[in-house]
Amino acid sequence: MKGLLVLTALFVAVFGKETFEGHQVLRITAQDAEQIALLNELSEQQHLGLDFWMEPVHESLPVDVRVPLNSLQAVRAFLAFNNIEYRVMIEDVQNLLDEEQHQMLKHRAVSTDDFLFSNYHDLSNIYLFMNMLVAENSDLVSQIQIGQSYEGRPLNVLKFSTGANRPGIWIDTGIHSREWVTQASGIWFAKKIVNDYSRDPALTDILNKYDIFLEIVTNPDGYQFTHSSNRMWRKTRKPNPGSSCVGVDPNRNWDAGFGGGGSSNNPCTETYRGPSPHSEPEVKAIVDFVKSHGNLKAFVSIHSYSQMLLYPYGYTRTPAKDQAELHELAKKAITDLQSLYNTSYRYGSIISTIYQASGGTIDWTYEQGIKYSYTFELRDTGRYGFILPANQIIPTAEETWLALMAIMEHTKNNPY
Ligand code: BHK
Ligand code: ZN
Repeated sequence: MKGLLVLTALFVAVFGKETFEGHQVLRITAQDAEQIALLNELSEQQHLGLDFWMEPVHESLPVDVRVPLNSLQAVRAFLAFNNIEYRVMIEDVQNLLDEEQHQMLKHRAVSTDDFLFSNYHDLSNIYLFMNMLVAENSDLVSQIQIGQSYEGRPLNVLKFSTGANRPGIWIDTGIHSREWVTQASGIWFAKKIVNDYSRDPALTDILNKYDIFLEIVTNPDGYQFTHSSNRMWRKTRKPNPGSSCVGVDPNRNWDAGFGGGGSSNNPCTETYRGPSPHSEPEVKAIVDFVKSHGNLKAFVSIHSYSQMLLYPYGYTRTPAKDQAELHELAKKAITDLQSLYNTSYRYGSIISTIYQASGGTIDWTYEQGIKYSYTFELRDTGRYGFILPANQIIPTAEETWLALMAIMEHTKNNPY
């Protein structure tokens, strides 16, 4: 079996894209702690090649897992034997990916007005979009390169600014590369900002006092890899010495509770924390930027999926000292979000709403003194998971924008 996995990896490396024919995504509902423990044992069976989209942590949350065709029989038997309930969420992952590919046009826009916001785009198209946006709006938008990815790609951040020496608001999307609706939403936000400045009084007021920094492709090597080789890639692409497994989870690599619960020291897992804090250049670049800027007042890191708005902490149960205010603001933000398409969100601290996760982005930014530190988990709740159909990009971005506006307005109205 191990030999087969190595052969498969070799085949993919030489001939191209990993396929997911017959892979299913199962939604498992554990009834008690004992069943959670059984699912954790299952997840340690590396030869099964399971990909947990939502990890087994507590019986209150469903567990979503992608099961390769070859492991389906064994997994179904295991679940049945232990009386663990489940249903099939995605019958055949490859069918969804084929549809997704079909929707990805090869169209190259000549201006941002003619860019297709309702489609997914590859890395070169996104870089092209950013360049066009800057060229078309050079009085408002510039591009700063905060570093380089492991494979040498530029880490570009769009800066929206109407004056010097302003405090800043940070937004990033795509730190986990397979969460495609986040990068697509980031593109839409960028266009929304240039459209609304001087038209929407609320955004205009924000931009007259704050700069907005937007990193759309926060993990470019991973994003490229999701297009060229493996649509389900989450981590960075740096090799791990002594292991054949590649990459680090960039949402476990930050120096806040680094190495604690809800992160792994095994390079072959999706939550591998890396050898040391900020070992990943994609993370280190943001760390350096945050420190050298020194005056960020809000920091929003955007993931998908599961429809949640979260604030610190992830590594500890000790409440953040601003918990009451963060909670109220989250409630306002998701109320605004829901007003558009009735999408419902849960909200709360990371550890009490999803699970313990150590070394996460916003725990670090919060401990740097950035009070308004939030993470979104965008659509959906699991029908499509990471393979959200392109016709949901614009509605997702539109509703999320309302929540972002709530956070930015509150930041503006509550200087600290
Ligand atoms: C969000 C913020 C901080 C720590 C964890 C999370 C949940 C996130 C993760 O890193 O495990 C879930 C995820 O990627 C899907 O977006
Ligand atoms: Zn994520």
